[in-house]
Amino acid sequence: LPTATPWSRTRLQQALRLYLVTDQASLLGRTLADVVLAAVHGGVTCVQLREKHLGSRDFHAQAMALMDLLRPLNVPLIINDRIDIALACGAQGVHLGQSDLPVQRARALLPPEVFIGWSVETLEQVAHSVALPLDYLGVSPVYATPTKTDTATPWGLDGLKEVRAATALPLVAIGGIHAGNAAEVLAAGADSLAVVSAVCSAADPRASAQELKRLIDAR
Ligand code: TZP
Ligand code: MG
Repeated sequence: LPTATPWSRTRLQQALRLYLVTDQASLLGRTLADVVLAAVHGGVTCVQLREKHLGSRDFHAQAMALMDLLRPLNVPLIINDRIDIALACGAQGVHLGQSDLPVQRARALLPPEVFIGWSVETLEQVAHSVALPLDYLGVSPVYATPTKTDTATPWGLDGLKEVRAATALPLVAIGGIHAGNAAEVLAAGADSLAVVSAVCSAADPRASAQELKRLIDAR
């Protein structure tokens, strides 16, 4: 197995600032590599490969290609759902949802340096998360979004504030975030902004990432 690039936990947490989540359907016909590269040049600090429709072979090939792209740029790769793909490509992190493998099982399977993030949709899940070996929470979704319509009820800014008050874990806000609402999401307690369409579907992904990064850095 390829060994994961040895990123410390501290360095990984620092990389949770502008978090790009990939989605083939949002690329407007451009290649994933082109959009990811532009996004990183604009200031994206970590990338999650999220491929709901690929078989294992193609998912693995995409993951290996992104590892090769991101390694020289010092940007960590997080794999959505698939522990096996993360292990096989030496990714720096895994992102799990409520219907994925239990966090404890994932933790037992992954090398200790591999990051685990978990999507939370209710305050009960947030309360439960304190007992779990997690590195960050995905607050999902903050706003309703056309990118993912089968979500739980959006947290909204008040919900995000409640999550902030309930945990010290880094919070990655996702769902409907763009430059026009980024400041209020950060003010409500998000440590990191995760976006799909604001960057993947932007006319200029690099410029869009730059604008979001500027707002994060200005906080
Ligand atoms: N999980 C919750 S909302 C979402 C995911 C993957 C999609 C976010 O997409 P966008 O385009 O940034 O609203
Ligand atoms: Mg999932």
